[in-house]
Amino acid sequence: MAQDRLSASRNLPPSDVEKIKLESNYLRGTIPESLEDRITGAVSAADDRLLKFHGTYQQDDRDLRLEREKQKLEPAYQFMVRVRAPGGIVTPQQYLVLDDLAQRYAGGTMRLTTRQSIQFHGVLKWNLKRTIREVNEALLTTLAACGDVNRNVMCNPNPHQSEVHEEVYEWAKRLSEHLMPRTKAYYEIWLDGEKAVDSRDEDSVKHPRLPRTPGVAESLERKGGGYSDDETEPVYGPTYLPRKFKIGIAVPPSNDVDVFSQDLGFIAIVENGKLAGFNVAVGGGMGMTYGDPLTYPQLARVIGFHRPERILEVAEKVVTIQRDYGNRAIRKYARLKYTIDDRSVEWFRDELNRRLGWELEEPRPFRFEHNGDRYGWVKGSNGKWHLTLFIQNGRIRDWDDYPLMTGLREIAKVHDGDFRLTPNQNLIIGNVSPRNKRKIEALVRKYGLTDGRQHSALRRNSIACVALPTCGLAMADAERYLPELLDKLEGLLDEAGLREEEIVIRMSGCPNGCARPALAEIAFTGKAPGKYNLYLGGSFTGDRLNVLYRENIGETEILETLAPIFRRYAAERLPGERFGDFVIRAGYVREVRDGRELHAAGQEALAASPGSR
Ligand code: SRM
Ligand code: SF4
Repeated sequence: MAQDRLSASRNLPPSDVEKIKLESNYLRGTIPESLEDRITGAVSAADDRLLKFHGTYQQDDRDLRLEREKQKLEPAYQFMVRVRAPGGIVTPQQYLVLDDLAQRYAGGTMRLTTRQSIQFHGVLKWNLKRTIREVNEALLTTLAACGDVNRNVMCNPNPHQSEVHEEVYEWAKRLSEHLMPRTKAYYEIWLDGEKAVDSRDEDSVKHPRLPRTPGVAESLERKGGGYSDDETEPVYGPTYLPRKFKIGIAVPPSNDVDVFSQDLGFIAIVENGKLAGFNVAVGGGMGMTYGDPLTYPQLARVIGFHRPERILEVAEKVVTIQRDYGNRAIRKYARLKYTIDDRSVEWFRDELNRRLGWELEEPRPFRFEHNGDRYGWVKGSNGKWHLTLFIQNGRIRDWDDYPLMTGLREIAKVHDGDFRLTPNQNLIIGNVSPRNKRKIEALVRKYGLTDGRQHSALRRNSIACVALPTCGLAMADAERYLPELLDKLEGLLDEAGLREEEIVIRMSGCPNGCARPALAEIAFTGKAPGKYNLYLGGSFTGDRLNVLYRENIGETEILETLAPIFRRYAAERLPGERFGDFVIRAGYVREVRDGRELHAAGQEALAASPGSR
């Protein structure tokens, strides 16, 4: 019945956003005019939509909203700018440029995101062009960091863990380049028509080219960065995709990219020490809308296996199926997960095989062990060193007693390797030469930077989204509140003797799920200021969905609910049993691996949970 309503919605007229895209002349709209308009700090509603494709969102400081309204002032408009970095890698020189931009235009702070990117907040309209231009001058881009296109391609951030990791990272970069929009609008608007970056030429100096991909349109093999001479969008077409699209590549045993949360996930299959190919997983996603049972987080489903050199072709065809079949009428039903669930996974596999002109093979075995980061120093296969630092919620700034931003800047000045942003909002000082290791260690000590060892294992496995005050969709705090809640939860863990027990905990300020909460062992999504839904039962490896356990509760109830569960876990767990597995065995919630069962499972758990009686 519900599924019928979802299917029927496909036949409704296209949404307003489709019209805006179509009439935008490949994402130009009236952005230059909006930027020139000195009367307001905002842009027009249509340009607001289009700007996302260019990597920036109009926002306003929500802490100031009421006061400005009282003073009859327009909201404190400002822009979030998102920088793309496939696999999360930036050089120290690029890092210094980003740091400098943050000081000048973004309130002296930057944010590492859950998709291995960097965000600035608080950029004023008058500084937007300069900011984006300088990002490009540093050979980075913001193009397609947001919008109805393929976003930043995620991949394990440590290419030198093994030869395979390096190869996988190369594929992540090529996927990113391959699916970049081809419009010239970006270069016209922000760079006065110039093309600043050709990342592939830069990289080809360091890395040999990978073999050409059979079957991929010649037009897409043009120079990297998405620029072409004749303006068409060979993959996307003039209305781009119905919705955002996300790709991540995991290298087992690490599922740090949360491959089952991606629209399109690739799982590297390593046989005899070599990359044999990738398992393909489709239709993951974390977002939902409260009160609408037709929306739900979903796990990507593994549908087959292919050889490494087929990856661009597979990704392109998956994107085109979503382009042609995704719901263009109602945006909240438009993600690939709904396109697939509406028709079946079998339909999708057949359609993909048909478009490829060859068949995916049977999926190959793999095993994940965790979806979090491993902290501290490790030596890479290339003989260099990598230090994973714990960055709470990805926030980089200077606090009075913790000069994190200054410390990282000083490291960037002497570092001869690179910086690697992790999918869990942490940072790797990567490729440190043995010669430089002592110097970096001294700076880490001097500025009090941390590998997280002094924190509980719960905090080391935590993520929170940005939420208030910048996110226009936030219903409650996340980044600003989780650290405080963790202080209190750590007290409970200490009492239960669980301080070193690794448990994945995530908080999002609303049900959109930017912190990928649906995969955590313990998760919160904001309902209202100070109120959250509590979910339990995700797995430590990110392959199971958690279930609503308590609804709309504040801090006191959160602590009262979790304290006895922690105590029971400490007393009754089996050897090696993870918290998420325990809550299922103990009957707090049931196991769910298909998002379509989540609402029913949540209602059952709510009815049975002590606080709801
Ligand atoms: Fe997100 C929208 C922040 C990762 C699902 N996300 C937003 C916006 C742009 C709010 C808006 O639309 O006005 C947020 C900006 C807040 C701010 O002030 O910066 C925002 N999302 C973020 C970041 C910065 C969270 C973070 O703290 O790291 C992450 C940026 C990633 C990046 O670098 O590209 C971020 N967002 C995610 C993820 C996780 C992931 O991709 O691995 C998800 C869940 C996976 C998924 O897409 O299903 C996610 N964001 C959403 C959604 C729900 C989409 C849906 O299918 O319903 C929205 C709302 C929307 O698109 O309408 C959203
Ligand atoms: Fe904003 Fe919600 Fe995403 Fe958090 S989860 S950043 S509150 S959209």
